[in-house]
Amino acid sequence: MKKFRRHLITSALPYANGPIHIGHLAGVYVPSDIYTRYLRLRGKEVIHVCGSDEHGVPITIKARQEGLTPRQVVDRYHELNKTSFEKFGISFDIYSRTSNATHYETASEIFKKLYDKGEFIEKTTPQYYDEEAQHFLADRYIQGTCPHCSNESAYGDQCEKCGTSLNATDLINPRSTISGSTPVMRDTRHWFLPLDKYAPFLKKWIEDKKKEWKANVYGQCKSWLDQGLQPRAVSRDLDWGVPVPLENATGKVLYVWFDAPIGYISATKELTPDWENYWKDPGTRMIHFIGKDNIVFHCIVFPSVLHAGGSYILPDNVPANEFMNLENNKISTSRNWAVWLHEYLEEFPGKQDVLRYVLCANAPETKDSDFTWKDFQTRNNNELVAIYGNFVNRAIVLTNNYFEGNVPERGEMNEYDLKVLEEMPKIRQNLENSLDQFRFRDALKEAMNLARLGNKYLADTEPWIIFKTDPNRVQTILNIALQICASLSVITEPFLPHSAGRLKQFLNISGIPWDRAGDRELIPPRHVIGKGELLFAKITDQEIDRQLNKLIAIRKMNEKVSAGLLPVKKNISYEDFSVLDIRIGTITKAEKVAKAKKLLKLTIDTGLDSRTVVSGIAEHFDPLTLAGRQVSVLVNLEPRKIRGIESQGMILMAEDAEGKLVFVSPGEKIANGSVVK
Ligand code: B3M
Ligand code: ZN
Repeated sequence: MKKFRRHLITSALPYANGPIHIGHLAGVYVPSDIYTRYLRLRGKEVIHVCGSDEHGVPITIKARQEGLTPRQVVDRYHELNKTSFEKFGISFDIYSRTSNATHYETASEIFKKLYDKGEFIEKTTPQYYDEEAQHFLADRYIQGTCPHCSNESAYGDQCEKCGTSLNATDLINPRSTISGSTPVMRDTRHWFLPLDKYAPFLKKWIEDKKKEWKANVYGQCKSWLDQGLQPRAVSRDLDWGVPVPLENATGKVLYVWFDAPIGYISATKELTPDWENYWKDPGTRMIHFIGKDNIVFHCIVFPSVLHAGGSYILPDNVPANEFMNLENNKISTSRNWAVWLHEYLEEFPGKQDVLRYVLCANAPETKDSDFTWKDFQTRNNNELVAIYGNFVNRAIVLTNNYFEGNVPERGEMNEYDLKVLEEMPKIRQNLENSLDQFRFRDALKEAMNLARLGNKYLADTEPWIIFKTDPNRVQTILNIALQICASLSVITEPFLPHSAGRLKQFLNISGIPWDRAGDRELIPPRHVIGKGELLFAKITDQEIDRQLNKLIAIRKMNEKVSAGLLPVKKNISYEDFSVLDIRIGTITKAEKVAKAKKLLKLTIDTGLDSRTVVSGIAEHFDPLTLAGRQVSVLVNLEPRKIRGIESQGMILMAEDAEGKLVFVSPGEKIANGSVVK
């Protein structure tokens, strides 16, 4: 295999229009972090770049839906995702963003370079235009009736009901999702990347990769190439994105899939002045970690841009994963069918490694896989706790109990002892072979084989039984067990960095180089280890049931919405909304209303006054628990008499598909009277 001077690892830039979920982690970020940590531990020169993908129509649609600007949307999710990755232990060297100046500069330069070289085809094509909003319409901004299944809410690029890919002009009765009006056709000019022209180069390059690349990746590229490549537009009529750096190109921006992969280059520029070595020296090995839906952009489009740009290297491998499903259903952000990383970190504090372990052990490496909460609990309790944690805990507790934490001398060894010691370096070798081929599930199994080896060794030799009669034998057994523990603290680090760090603390060791893992003498006799704690804790049925109940409620809500039982009301203007005066208030008193089992009489400090509101929540809340709770109050609702009590306003509540009610409250304490916007 070719010797490389350095490694450049890229992870797909998540769109900054929503949180990170387990599908992203299993598909891209857990494998890329394992691989990068592994290279670092082996002493390789490596950088890992990632960041927020902040352009594209999904972001402008999200902004419109929430009455925000695209900038407000990307700022929110860039911070949330960056923080979530950090807390989860995804060790990027930089987590940048494509809305920053370095990226605008880099993307513009590359576009301009290709333009000046005459690479682009310039074409004027008819495009739907919304005369009311004075806006050309990208496909996702056009809805209409699907010609195949008559779904009236099909989009300009796809019908989500029957899955057919569409052109906007296929839609019957097309309408703009911006103004609702019927769009008209207008000519617009765009620049096209001539992928057909690069097909010969791509074919040869991909063919040379056949042996090294994963079959699912090579296969998808092959079929794209066999179908024949067409020129692809690399600009759009949008007001959010990297402006096309040409004269009279106002209102036109770079297509998000042209600029986003260039985000890897921009991030590298921000990270190191040495960026050109990473991107232009053939001594660099570049690996793209992505999900399967991004293969064409990373193996066809972006390599064509790099090839046309000249002087850039191309990816050495693109080990794309398939998809992870959740409880046998496709993960869907629009239907909230996901396990969100930021919520997991809140609900399972200190258990980052458990999720890393489960998502790696069940990674969709060659086919889609399924995450279930039961499997999450089983793998934690039966593997991490019962094998790895149990073994380490026994070795440390017995060494403290029998030898005051001193690593004992190793006396005469029997055949079993020697066999265990011989097995250790073999396990590391197998793990390395698997990681070198991006087979993360197999590599993790090898790491767990070392824990299994240790656990079985103690169970077979039973030092706690023989200590009284043969303490010397126990010295040898525990010495060997502690060598295994020390090796585990090294080889598990790429997969389970948090627990590997804790295990090193328990053993009072640091700085063991990767290549020494598996040695017989990692920690010498008389080295004093620490007391240690349990490395992993059991996950209870209650914790799992809580998660499953959350999903049941989401599924019921989705069923109600798709059955049309919770229709989204018709669009209103911002002016319509702004007549509502909603304030934050605090409930100061709550009491039942006589002969009205559903009603509570609430006294609320609204910051403006103290007022009474009658609310139909008596069957959901005990009045004795409500005083002091902050709520959202509609204060300019006409007062009305309810059961003889004048009610001056309304409390805002949220109701799920099962009729469960919760208060709409501020995320943190805020002054009464604060205005809800
Ligand atoms: N933002 C990921 C996605 O399809 C996309 C990756 C860009 S990597 C340059 O959600
Ligand atoms: Zn359809």
